Amino acid sequence: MNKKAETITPPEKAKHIQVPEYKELLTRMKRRYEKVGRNLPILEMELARLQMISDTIESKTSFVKELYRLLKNLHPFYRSLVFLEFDETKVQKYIECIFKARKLAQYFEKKYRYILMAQEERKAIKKKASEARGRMLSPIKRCSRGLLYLKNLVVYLSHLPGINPSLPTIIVAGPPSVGKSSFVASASRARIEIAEYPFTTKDIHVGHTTINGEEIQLIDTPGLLDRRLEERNEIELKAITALKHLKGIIVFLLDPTETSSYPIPVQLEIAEDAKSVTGNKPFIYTVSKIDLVPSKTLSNTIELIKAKTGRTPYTVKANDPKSVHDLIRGIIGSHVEKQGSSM
Ligand SMILES: Nc1nc2c(ncn2[C@@H]2O[C@H](COP(=O)(O)OP(=O)(O)OP(=O)(O)O)[C@@H](O)[C@H]2O)c(=O)[nH]1
Ligand SMILES: [Mg+2]
Repeated sequence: MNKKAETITPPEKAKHIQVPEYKELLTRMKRRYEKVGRNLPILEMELARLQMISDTIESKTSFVKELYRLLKNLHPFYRSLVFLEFDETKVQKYIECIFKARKLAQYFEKKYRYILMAQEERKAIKKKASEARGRMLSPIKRCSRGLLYLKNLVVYLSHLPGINPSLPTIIVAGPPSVGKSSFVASASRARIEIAEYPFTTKDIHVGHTTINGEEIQLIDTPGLLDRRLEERNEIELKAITALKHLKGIIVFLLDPTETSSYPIPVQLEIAEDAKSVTGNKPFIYTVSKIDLVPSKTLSNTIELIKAKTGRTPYTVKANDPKSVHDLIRGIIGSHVEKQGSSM
């Protein structure tokens, strides 16, 4: 895929997909129904109306081709996010329902064209036309629930963050309240919610910054709790999805303060769990909130992390743009990785 095509993200594509509800489809037909073929003889009028119904079903459900293609080619990151929220089997079933309804509408339109032409009496033409309308509409009516489900899916997809896989990326992860959102906001001035209480971030957010003339993408993730992967809730799984499926450098923040959600050894266990899904992406242990602890506590924390991981952690004041930019410059310098991807 070329670079330009890659920058058109699935959420942007989803914004152009219009999924109608069944009642909208019906309203549109009703509005046009009386006007179609009004001045024509009865047979031609009914034929024109059948054609109009078939055309409306065809045009108003043509989104299904686009949606099918979009879902089929979805990058694993977006795929995971979508199917955390929506049932994949249902989505398949609903898409099939609509494809089938489109086919049947055309089939009955053709079939009844001949049936109507074979009628001689006005009453018989009307009766057969009404039968045709029923047979053309009932398959799409049966997809009513599916149309609504897919409409919600498209809205959800269109609100996901647009991630450009061709940019160097930093994924910021860690337990709750360690300063992940502060870090991304400091680096990028993205408008991200930051608060004193944990679980503020419930979705994945993206920010951008320029370091040494190069655009860097930063991903803010929800906080990770101390529990096994299979016990994680949907919000935590969004963070896991980013760690697993996006290419980039992972900055894992740890909170050394007394008010942290967990003591450092537990935060390191969370880090190990997170690391286990990241493959061989660079994983940067970083102590945050360094302005809030005495230097002795900071050096003890650094020693503890060194002892447990064999790596010297970086340090940062996550709510200070200069400190964050210095850190990013440092890690980009030592982990220069052009992140080509299959997104
Ligand atoms: N003094 C100081 N405060 C910080 C620092 N980093 C974050 N904070 C504060 O810590 C609190 C939590 O920060 P957030 O950035 O929302 O933390 P988070 O990791 O995104 O939290 P969740 O989204 O809830 O997981 C906020 O009140 C921040 O202002 C830091 O380095 N120094
Ligand atoms: Mg946050």
